[in-house]
Amino acid sequence: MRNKILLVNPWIHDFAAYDFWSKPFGLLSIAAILRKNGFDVSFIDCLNPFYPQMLGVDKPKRKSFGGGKYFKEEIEKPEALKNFKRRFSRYGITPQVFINKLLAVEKPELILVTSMMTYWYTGVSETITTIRNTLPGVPIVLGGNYATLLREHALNNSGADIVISGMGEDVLPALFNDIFGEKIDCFPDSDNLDSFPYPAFDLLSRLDQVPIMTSRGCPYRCSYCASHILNSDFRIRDPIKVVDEINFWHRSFNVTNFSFYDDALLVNAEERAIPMLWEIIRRKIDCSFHCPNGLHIRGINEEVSTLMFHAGFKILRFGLETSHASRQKETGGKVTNKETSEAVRHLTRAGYRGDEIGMYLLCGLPYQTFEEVRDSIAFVKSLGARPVITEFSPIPGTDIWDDAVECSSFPITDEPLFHNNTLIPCRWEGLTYDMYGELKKLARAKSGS
Ligand code: B12
Ligand code: SF4
Repeated sequence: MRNKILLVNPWIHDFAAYDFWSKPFGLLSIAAILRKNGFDVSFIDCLNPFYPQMLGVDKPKRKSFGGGKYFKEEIEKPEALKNFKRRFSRYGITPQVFINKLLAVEKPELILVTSMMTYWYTGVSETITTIRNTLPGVPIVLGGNYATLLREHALNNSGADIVISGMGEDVLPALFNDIFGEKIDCFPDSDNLDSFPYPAFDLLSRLDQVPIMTSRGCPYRCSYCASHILNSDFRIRDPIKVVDEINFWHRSFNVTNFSFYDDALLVNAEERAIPMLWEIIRRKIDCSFHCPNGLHIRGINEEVSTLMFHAGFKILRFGLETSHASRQKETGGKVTNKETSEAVRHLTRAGYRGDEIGMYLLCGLPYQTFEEVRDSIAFVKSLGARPVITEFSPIPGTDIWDDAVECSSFPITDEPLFHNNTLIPCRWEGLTYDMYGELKKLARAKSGS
């Protein structure tokens, strides 16, 4: 066995956080590669409510499909958020449970920490400080979305010894060579996703659901989205090998719920989604599949809808974002209203109820008006589908960033905490916080009310 590596999924600090099929996909992909190379890998999940040590604290409610509430503890708000009148919490295990877990693993020679939202960085730095105080002297490497999108900020604020931006698979060989002076020989070819080992989800203490990725990146470039920064290009897997993976988790670990994390699951469906769906049906894999990340509406036709229905696709979310044609065009042109109404028609004919067809609608884009979101809600309802409001979070490096900086009354360039979607960072007189509250009510209200 080679060096001991500890991987840590950090705490979340936020006003609200909900486990909507969340798993540390990237970190566990790296774990799988390290294990393949003979490293002794252990894992601590700061978000895991199921550690036996968490017994005795109030159990958060979980959903049968996998997901649900995290355990949370109210903490003091960071200075920047003091004026925002909502409680702020640390989501995940208690600090004492984390410290006990850190002391229980055999002393690692390297610790890898992941990160997700830019505005969760205080949770990352609290995690790293706790590690540092408990296991002094062990080098800590930070990677993930925050480390990629805000490298300088992470270097100055996370407390990590090394900050790695970009896909871990690409940088690990050089990193391990620098730290241990050792070569990693067994390495996937980053242009060939089928050469990657399955992520080490078995390290999770409860496999309530497994996320699947059939591709990385996206061929579109919407102005509000960071996909092109986080992924160098659009790469796809062999659809039959994807089904092999689903079958593996189902047969070996009895997993019956799967979530797709793809940015572009339905792009080029003829060659990807359609063969995958046929294969799931042919092999009679009796599982439920969920799509929490917005699907491309344009990818839906009669065949895809029917196959999805029969293959067991249950929770569907589509990225409509707005029904205003000019904004659809300006932001990247991934969908039109006509395509949306056709897609809903196909899905309904295939057997889906309207409330099962969730349409994400962005709320709080720079200079977006109350009326635009209200019209979008009305449009989705008129099709018999379900509007799902997603509060816009501005992301550095995206094409819309400069507009966001101009529109926002918060200093979003200096302080990533202001990227938090709960704040509606780009609210302005045309879409105030109160108006947002009204829109949420409108979206929830039954049609006709
Ligand atoms: C799937 C997904 C979700 C899932 C949940 C995922 C999860 N794990 O919790 C759902 C649908 C629930 C979700 C929700 C939201 N999401 Co989201 N989500 C994603 C998505 C598409 C993929 C994330 C992922 O797992 N990727 C796959 C793995 C392979 O990548 P990875 O984990 O980053 O790991 C790689 C590298 O980062 C690196 N790496 C990772 N860790 C480490 C550690 C070390 C040491 C090293 C060296 C390397 C390394 O190597 C890995 C392998 O290549 C990303 C976009 C994207 N393409 O990344 C957006 C993204 C992260 N989400 C985003 C947003 C805005 C949201 C929402 C706020 C949307 C909304 N308005 O409601 C919500 C909030 C969620 C919450 N909990 O509060 C933004 C981030 C915004 C920000 N300011 O940071 C992103 C970037 C999308 C975008 N719009 O561009 N999301
Ligand atoms: S289609 Fe979706 S994933 Fe692709 S760039 Fe647009 S928002 Fe991002």
